[in-house]
Amino acid sequence: TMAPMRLLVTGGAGFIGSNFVRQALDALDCQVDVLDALTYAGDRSSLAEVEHRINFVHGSVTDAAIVDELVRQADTVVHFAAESHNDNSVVDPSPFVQTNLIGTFNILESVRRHDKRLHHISTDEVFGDLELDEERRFTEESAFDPSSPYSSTKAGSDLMVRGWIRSFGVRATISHCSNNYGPFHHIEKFIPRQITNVIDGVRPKVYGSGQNVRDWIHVHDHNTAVNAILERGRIGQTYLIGAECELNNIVVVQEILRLMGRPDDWFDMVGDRPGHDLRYAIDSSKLQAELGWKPQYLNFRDGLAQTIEWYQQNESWWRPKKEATEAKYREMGR
Ligand code: NAD
Ligand code: TDX
Repeated sequence: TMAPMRLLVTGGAGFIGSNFVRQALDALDCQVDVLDALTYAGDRSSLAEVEHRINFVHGSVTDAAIVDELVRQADTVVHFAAESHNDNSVVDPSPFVQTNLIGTFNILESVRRHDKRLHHISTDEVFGDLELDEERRFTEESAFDPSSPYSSTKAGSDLMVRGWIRSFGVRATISHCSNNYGPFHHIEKFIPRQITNVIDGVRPKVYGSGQNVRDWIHVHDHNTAVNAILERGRIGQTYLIGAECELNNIVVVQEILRLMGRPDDWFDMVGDRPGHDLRYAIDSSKLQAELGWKPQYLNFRDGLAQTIEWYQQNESWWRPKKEATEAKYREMGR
């Protein structure tokens, strides 16, 4: 029998990474190392359930020596670590350049040096935005056209991965997923910010016109797609991940209000995000046809109800972050 695969997961104390680690330990025969800098967005308690089954390393992907030592020991690297919030990126782009660009460069140089398999996690935001009435959705062929320091540094990291595949034969795959929701999502993000506001008796805050559309996917489905790519994905390929759930922000807020027993109009319109992308939409036919992946969460309202329940039952996880998060938004005027 083969030895279990040794996985290095960067950003494993974040939202998607921590959900991935739990799922990977269930789904794959693997041993897991997590490298996470525990920035404001990282929380070791998100891994409490699996703490005894992983090797947690507190360190940064910007530290080439730590990265190299961990990559050397691994078989496969799944690279989630990033600065992930658009609103922060327009206040101070600097950590986005460091983590998303320099951090990914360090990962690439190490997987090249030690000939290790890499899966690079990216976002649909690198393709820019769509008009509301446009038929076109994003595909693997869509051109990069990022709007923010967040999405442009993610696009830069993706382009490096492509260059390292072509020039050095690095064994990498890339995925671009749409907006995730689910448990352990940082409360700076739209859905958990509004759920925790309503719990606190505060009206949700919708940016600009509220007509902006996001294509929602449950974090569990994002991670089953990542597992499928790790197991069956073709080296060098890019896969788009999405679950065909386009909704505008007002519709999402009204679903939250209905599920939490508040009137439909119990929210405030606030100022807009600079450069705010209008619409994202993913065509995931390649992933579905090639790898046979399908989302399991087919009903957004059910997934949302489950997520609301998680925030109601896990106040000790998010409460310590609430005051500082809202203080940042007060500075931004939103
Ligand atoms: P997150 O902000 O919740 O988590 C990021 C994690 O990375 C945190 O644990 C943080 O401590 C860690 N980190 C940050 N800088 C680091 C550094 N220099 N070294 C090591 N660790 C560092 O983000 P998320 O929503 O879980 O996103 C994870 C990945 O998925 C990102 O690459 C993001 O671009 C991508 N993505 C996110 C979404 C989404 O909807 N959230 C959608 C598509 C793609
Ligand atoms: O209070 C809010 N009010 C509001 O209307 C917040 C925080 C957001 N919004 C809007 C902005 C967006 O149109 O809601 C939408 C979603 O906002 P975010 O949760 O900040 O996500 P978004 O900017 O779409 O980016 C997310 O999806 C793609 C993740 O944060 C990224 O990491 C991922 O790449």
